[in-house]
Amino acid sequence: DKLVLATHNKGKLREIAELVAPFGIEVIGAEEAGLPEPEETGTTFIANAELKARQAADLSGHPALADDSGLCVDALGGDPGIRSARWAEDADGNRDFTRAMEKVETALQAKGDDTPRDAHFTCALSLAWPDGRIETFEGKVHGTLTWPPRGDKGFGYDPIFVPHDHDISFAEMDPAKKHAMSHRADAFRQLLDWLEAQR
Ligand code: ITT
Repeated sequence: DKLVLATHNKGKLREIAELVAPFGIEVIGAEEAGLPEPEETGTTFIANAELKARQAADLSGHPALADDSGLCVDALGGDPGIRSARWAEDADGNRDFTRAMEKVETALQAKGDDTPRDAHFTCALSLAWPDGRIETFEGKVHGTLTWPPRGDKGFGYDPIFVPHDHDISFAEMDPAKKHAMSHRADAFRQLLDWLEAQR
């Protein structure tokens, strides 16, 4: 059976496709499958991942994998969190990540130069089947924020995030290296362990 990757975010789609690639499963993106972008009404990463996976499985008739993720900044009480995608839209509703990064930086500076710059990414991955089954896993990666942005790989907030025990940002890393330690890879590993235990 085909696996629907229930995301409209190109950066995510690429990363999830790369994580799934070694398993030789035929995948199809949400846009390719003609799926609408659901309204993310949940108040947690897990609730939103489940809502997206459920809708995609129901509408497509195929198993669907959805990802809800975001950047949680300690000094901002966990913001932008589940609102990461729309955190810094311009007047036209476009996402402007440079603006988002500047917002993070401005907020941190307002709290004082010695504010710890700790942050983490969270990723909830949800796998739903058309018959109603659903399994969800949550992964995290801790790090610190850096400014100005560095690197042009990855997507989203990657240029300002340096994972703990490293000195380059996610956007400066080869994809394989990010996949070895990211929040998405962490959730994906838990999903694989669960699938393995089902056999
Ligand atoms: P879908 O719901 O269609 O999957 P979206 O972009 O709306 O796409 P989210 O609501 O989960 O998805 O928003 C996640 C945002 O968090 C994403 O747009 C990025 O800005 C950020 N983000 C998530 N994972 C990231 C990563 O690995 N690196 C950098 N930024 C990331």
